[in-house]
Amino acid sequence: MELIFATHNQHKLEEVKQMLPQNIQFKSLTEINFHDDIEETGSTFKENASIKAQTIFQKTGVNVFADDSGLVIEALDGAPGVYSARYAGTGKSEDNIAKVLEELKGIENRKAYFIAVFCLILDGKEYFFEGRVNGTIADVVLGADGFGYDPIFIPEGHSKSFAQMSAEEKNSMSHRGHAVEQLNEFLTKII
Ligand code: ITT
Repeated sequence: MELIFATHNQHKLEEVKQMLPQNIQFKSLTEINFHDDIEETGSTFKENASIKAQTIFQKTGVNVFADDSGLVIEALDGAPGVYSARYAGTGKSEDNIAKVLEELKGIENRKAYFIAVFCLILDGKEYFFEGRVNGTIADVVLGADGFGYDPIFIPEGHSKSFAQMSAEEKNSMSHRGHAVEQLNEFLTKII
């Protein structure tokens, strides 16, 4: 089956490549030569995942999936949420992290979760898969691996941040890991 992963984010691409089995192959937006920005105008992760997948499906007619994800912080009323990628306005992870740490300065409640919503379009029909991981926001940057907010997110039951874990360890418990597990189960049944 021909399948496209509608993301411009190379880190997402690598993580999903590592997690999906060899028999489920997909092309990236770079491989299909699609470089335009897709405007994410939705107010929920589900809406934005659908917008990304629909944009590529309408352009190509090929089956496609997209990942909309982000960090939801309780004490910040759910921010950065759907604005996670561009929270500080620069598009740089260091700036987003600095903004979160500044806003949480002196705040005791560090509870947060990562969420990933995948939208799969198969022969024109939409399917959604959602994964979450609970955790806390660290006081300082911890580790250098991973991407985005990984250096300040410590998953529940662990003492290391996602940026201090191997890719395999992060994937085994992450929001994206859980969503991809469901995507894989669904695709495996029909391939
Ligand atoms: P595409 O829309 O092209 O897929 P994007 O990076 O713009 O790429 P999103 O709109 O879904 O994707 O924004 C997700 C942001 O949430 C991402 O840029 C990170 O800042 C953060 N994020 C999501 N998953 C993460 C993870 O596993 N680790 C750290 N940060 C993550």
